[in-house]
Amino acid sequence: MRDAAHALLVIDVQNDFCPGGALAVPGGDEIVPGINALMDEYAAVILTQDWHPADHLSFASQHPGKAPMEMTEMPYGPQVLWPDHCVQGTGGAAFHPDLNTARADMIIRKGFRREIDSYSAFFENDHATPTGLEGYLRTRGIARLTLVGLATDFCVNYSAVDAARLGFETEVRGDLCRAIDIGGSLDAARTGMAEAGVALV
Ligand code: VGL
Ligand code: ZN
Repeated sequence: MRDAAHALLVIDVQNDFCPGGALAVPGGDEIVPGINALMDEYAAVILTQDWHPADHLSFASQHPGKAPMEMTEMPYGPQVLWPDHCVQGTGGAAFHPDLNTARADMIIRKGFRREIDSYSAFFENDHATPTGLEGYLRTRGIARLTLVGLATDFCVNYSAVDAARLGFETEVRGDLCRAIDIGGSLDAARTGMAEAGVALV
């Protein structure tokens, strides 16, 4: 067991990000046993869940003439357009069936506002609208975070960079993450995380 101020943050281990899902991350399901095994080492376990309305504006289907993986401009900046995924209440939005969700103290949902995507567990993509996770962690006395989950280059990356900027001592377990890797996104994520002071272990 690590110290009481160290939490495990499990990012988006959901069916749609696993093989067979709408936005499958290669090998996404491989990390589930290792994540379960890690849970016992932490005083607190927090899961995040990507949780979009069916007409979410990050979906290419909402932008006539656009295909998944193309870019668009949102009021808050460039946005990748995704296949419809993690729609609220669907099987695709459910956690991988083997993930030990019973061990979780807290589940935080994100991306539920139609107009704005939310990769980070802390702030939506405007980098201003909070999810509430920071307050939860601080009031529980959490100072250190280990991140695992999907996808390395999007939600894990954004969550880890925000965590480090907020002053949490932050590490990412690369062996327990998997990446989408479009247009060099994995290399950019690794560089950005290192620059933000995230330990990649
Ligand atoms: C994610 C793309 C869209 C992720 C979520 O969990 O990394 N990526 N929504
Ligand atoms: Zn999403």
